[in-house]
Amino acid sequence: METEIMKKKSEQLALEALDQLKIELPSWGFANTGTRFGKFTQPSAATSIQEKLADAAFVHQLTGSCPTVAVHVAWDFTPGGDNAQYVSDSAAELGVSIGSINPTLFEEQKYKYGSLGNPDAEIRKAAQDHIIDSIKIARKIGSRDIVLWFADGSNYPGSANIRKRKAWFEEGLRRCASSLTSSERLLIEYKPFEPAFYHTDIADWGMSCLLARKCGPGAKVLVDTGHHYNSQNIEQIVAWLLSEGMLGGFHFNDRKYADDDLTLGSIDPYQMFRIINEIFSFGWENGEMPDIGYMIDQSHNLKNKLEAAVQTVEMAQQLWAKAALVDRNQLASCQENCDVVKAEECLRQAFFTDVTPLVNEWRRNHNLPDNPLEALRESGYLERITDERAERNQPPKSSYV
Ligand code: RM4
Ligand code: MN
Ligand code: MN
Repeated sequence: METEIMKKKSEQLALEALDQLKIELPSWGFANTGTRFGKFTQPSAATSIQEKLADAAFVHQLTGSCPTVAVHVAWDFTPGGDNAQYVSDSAAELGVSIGSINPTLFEEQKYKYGSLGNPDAEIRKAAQDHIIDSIKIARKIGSRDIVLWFADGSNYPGSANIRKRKAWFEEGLRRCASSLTSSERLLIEYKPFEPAFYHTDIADWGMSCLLARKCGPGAKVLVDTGHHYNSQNIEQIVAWLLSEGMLGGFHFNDRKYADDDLTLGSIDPYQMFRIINEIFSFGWENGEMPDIGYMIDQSHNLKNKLEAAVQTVEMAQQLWAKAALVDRNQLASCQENCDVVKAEECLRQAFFTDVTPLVNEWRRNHNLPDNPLEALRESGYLERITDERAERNQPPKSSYV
């Protein structure tokens, strides 16, 4: 009897937790993207920011967890961000809003040897100005987070002055951070390699954290789950950043080898669960969940982009519900008593619980389809966008060589 009541109580908590889960979809996840060896175009891929927003809004309608869309400045705004208000209004009409603003600091020829870490002061200044312009765009349309990812680095030993570049990053980021208001945040991503293959200027969470600290309270670290070496303990990084008050947000995706940008949980759902578990653990100990941005950063070359997005959100909802089911009191006492097996079982039991009925109950409570993927396939939306966009999605003429 008592266990029945406890079970009901934890299910109730999980349902409430699902209400809190908000995941941001990336605009670029709906467009045709590829690998360096080629692009396999999909006739239904979005070809404009309006189409990206429409797709994201439809995923939100189906899943109920994605009210915001991340944008990349160079890909989604006209130069200078003149259309930002229009883009933001279009999002609102579709029932979503613009979330994080991602300055694009890696495509233009001038960034060949870096952006904020470029030896040329003029190029460093141009990169800073682009970030500051992006902050202004964010302010204009009421976005809180500006997410910085840098491709900066070098390919050969000796070819770059690592300490000088670090100093340029400090100087540049500080200048950018000084233009933030107290309600805006700079989130600094890290990545160990690619496109740079010898050294990357912001290669790991420690480097992001040091730089963010030098920028004042508005700068935090963003953990992209694909940006780690194999077998790195990401949940420990998350736990440390939480305890330091330095975790600003996530880019969720899964990977097998490198920055593969695969669907969340497609390779290792238990790792993703362990990461979310650290967040719930922190929330339980502190009486409230940390203020973190949950964003998706994936690109799909083979899967239909909307289907992949729906799969991703479903996976996030499931893992979120599982982490909410962990018996925190029991786990704490097992840890206290060094009961290794029972402590581990606390996690395993929650992870292996079939939460489908629970998530379905949550969906029904919110008038959402029980099976969003099926609902997507039956909606006719994919056929419609294929007809509308096929003409504009011709395979690219250029090749790798
Ligand atoms: C990078 C990184 C960034 C994203 C770009 C498109 O690998 O993850 O977050 O802005 O890809
Ligand atoms: Mn990312
Ligand atoms: Mn990435």
